[in-house]
Amino acid sequence: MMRADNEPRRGSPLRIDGAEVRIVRLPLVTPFTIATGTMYDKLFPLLILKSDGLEGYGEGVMDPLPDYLDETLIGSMSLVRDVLLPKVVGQSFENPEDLEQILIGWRGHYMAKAMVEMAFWDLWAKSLGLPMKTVLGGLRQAIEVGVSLGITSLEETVTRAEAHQALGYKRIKLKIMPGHDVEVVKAVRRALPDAHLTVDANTSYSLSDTAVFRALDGFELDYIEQPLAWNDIHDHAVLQSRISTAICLDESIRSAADTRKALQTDAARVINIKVGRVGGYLEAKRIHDVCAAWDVPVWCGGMLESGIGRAHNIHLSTLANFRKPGDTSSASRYFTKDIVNEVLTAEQGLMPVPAGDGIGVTLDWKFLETVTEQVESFKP
Ligand code: OSB
Ligand code: MG
Repeated sequence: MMRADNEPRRGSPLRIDGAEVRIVRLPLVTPFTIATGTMYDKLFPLLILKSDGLEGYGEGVMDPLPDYLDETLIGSMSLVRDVLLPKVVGQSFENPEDLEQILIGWRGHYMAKAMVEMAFWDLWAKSLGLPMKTVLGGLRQAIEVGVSLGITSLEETVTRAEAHQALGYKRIKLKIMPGHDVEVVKAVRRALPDAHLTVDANTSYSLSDTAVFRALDGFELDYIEQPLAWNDIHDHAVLQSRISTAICLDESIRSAADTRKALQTDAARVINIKVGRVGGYLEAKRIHDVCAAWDVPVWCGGMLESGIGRAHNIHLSTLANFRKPGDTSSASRYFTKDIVNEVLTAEQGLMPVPAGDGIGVTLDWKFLETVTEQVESFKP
């Protein structure tokens, strides 16, 4: 019988016969500052799901404290350890849709659910002998990427923007916050008159700052990312009606339903998709599809991921409606050494899609041991 392409694939069910969670700490090459705070190292959970000699990998993007969004490492880990993994390990699932049934019942905890779902997708793709991009429905060999520049001095920001433009990155995103906005954009625009420039405010403004955004309208930014509160789509619609530059939502979009509301009210004209923020690939694909139906472009955001999360982001970005450069730049910009063997490097703003089954990257176990702070194993 023919299988319609949008139907879940049916195969022999995958039995999850074990899992391991590692808490990993990687030092950052340079501190990364955004409106909500500064990161000095990247602390994250790595989930390994096992089935019949295969391993699937997922990386959690929750921060130790609820600064980017409301989820925390400790809160997430308690759900993963006590609730999610006990329902996964020892069970069998035919496909991601099957696994999603045991995740969707719980409110929030998008990043925790995404980590489990992503590891399962990787495992499932490997069991089918297919690259992750193929099971997702993507076609590209390489994806277009830009960089996200943290908040530093005005001079340093201009220098970094010029250096990344010279490397061929397809877009330069400047982090802004009140008191560090129009002057920085003006200086970078003066230095790089033709660059594809955007800004990301990480929720640090309110409608009373409309004058700042009207001033930013003068610099040909492609979009302004998440200017207002993380849980407020409505005020973004009001701001969008007052300015000409497109608004791109990041923090405010947790689901396809949020996306539909944002597009219906013209609160955003571009959407940033992060699998972790929206609870997994299935929801990320639904958001991608809602945007495609509205002819709204999406791009893949980042959370300073290690090679595991980075590889996932690259595969997701092969889907057709990822029409703007993503944030998945070279891993070496953040880490001197990565936990994967494959070096993920962009050349001239193009990041190749790792070849092989699943996400196509393998763990450097020896190095991983040295940066693991905690390991927990789960058996049926
Ligand atoms: O808003 O996109 C964001 C990093 C941490 C938290 C939020 C954000 C970011 C980035 C970094 O912009 C993107 C990257 O991974 O390079
Ligand atoms: Mg952002």
